[in-house]
Amino acid sequence: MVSLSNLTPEAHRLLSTQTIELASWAFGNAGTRFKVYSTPGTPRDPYEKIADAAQVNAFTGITPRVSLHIPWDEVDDYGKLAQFARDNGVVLGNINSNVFQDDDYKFGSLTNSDPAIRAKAIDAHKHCIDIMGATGSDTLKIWLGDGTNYPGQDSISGRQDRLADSLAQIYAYLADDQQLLLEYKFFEPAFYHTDVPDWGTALLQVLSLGERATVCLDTGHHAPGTNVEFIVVQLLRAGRLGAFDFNSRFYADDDLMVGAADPFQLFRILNEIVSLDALDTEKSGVNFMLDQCHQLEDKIPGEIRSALNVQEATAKALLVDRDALARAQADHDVLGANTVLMDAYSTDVRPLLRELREEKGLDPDPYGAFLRSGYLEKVAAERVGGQQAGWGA
Ligand code: PSV
Ligand code: MN
Ligand code: MN
Repeated sequence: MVSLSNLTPEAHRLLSTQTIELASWAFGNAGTRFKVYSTPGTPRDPYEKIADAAQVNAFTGITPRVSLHIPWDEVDDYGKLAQFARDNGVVLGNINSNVFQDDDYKFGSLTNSDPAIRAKAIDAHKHCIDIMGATGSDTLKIWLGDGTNYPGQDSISGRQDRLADSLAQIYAYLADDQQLLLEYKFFEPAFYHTDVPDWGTALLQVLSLGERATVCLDTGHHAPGTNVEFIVVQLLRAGRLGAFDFNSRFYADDDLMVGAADPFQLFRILNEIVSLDALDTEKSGVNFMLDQCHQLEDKIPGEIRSALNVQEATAKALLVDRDALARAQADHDVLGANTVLMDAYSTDVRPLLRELREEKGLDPDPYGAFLRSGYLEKVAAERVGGQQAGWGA
């Protein structure tokens, strides 16, 4: 049985200090365009979303930050919200801009050919940056729904020019210790072309902005069959992998729990992260985040399960015998090299992780401990009329 002693001291340190950022919207009700289901005790406001996110951290010990989405999480006093988060043992993380749910943005936001609408979209981002000042968040995360549905509908190149100019204005508004993440997605809501569809476009745009602009890789935002770990390597080599939005997909942007659809892909991604020494966020600048919706399952247990899935894949990646792998690769020993990886992937790391949690004074079974805590029953009784995440209205 594998134990903590099977890890090198550095691997032990990396696993023990790993953090994953949660998204506030994971705690709201979610669904599809067909139906949004509710779960009892769903948060009614950003404070309750943060309180729920804090539960995930209290039991897993690895999710100390919560991202907000503006205007989904708009409040009067962001200093108060940040203090509330701290009082609950977490801090506010990225601020996500939302310029995809306003009629004005029907034909684009940062790419819109109407100067007034484009200015409104730029101002929405400046508003997010002002909020970052109040919450102490250092990262603005931008995902755009911009694109077209029909060939000829608009000039693809004109839209790229306007996008570049808008991003430059937003970047210039950031303080020196703040940064920008640009997230790509290959389609949806636009069906013909999307203005930031892939890592190449995102990389070109951030490269022209400056050093504090990087790319966010959402695992669900690729065509089926895409080799996502290859993209991870490309962005790391360029020094522009800023963050992950982790989730699972069977078909499109399903936003299911990370590690549910393809745990092997999650392992392959973390294997590249570990092999390129990018697991330590302080050093690499790579932020590991969840971007998921829990439609059928309870949200807090769903987030706990997801954080544990990332932790398990990380432990497996840290168990890869790097020397043996390097030797097999140098010898062109195809099956030998593959065996080294598969040995690590096939290892049951759960006993090791239980040990790690005990070492930190946590319950070794975060999922069971949370269910036994009575929190779900308590909020179900207290909260009536929970909010939806913003999607699937
Ligand atoms: C878009 O599909 C996305 O992945 C972006 O990160 C959004 O901000 C997020 O989903 C909202 O759920
Ligand atoms: Mn995302
Ligand atoms: Mn998405």
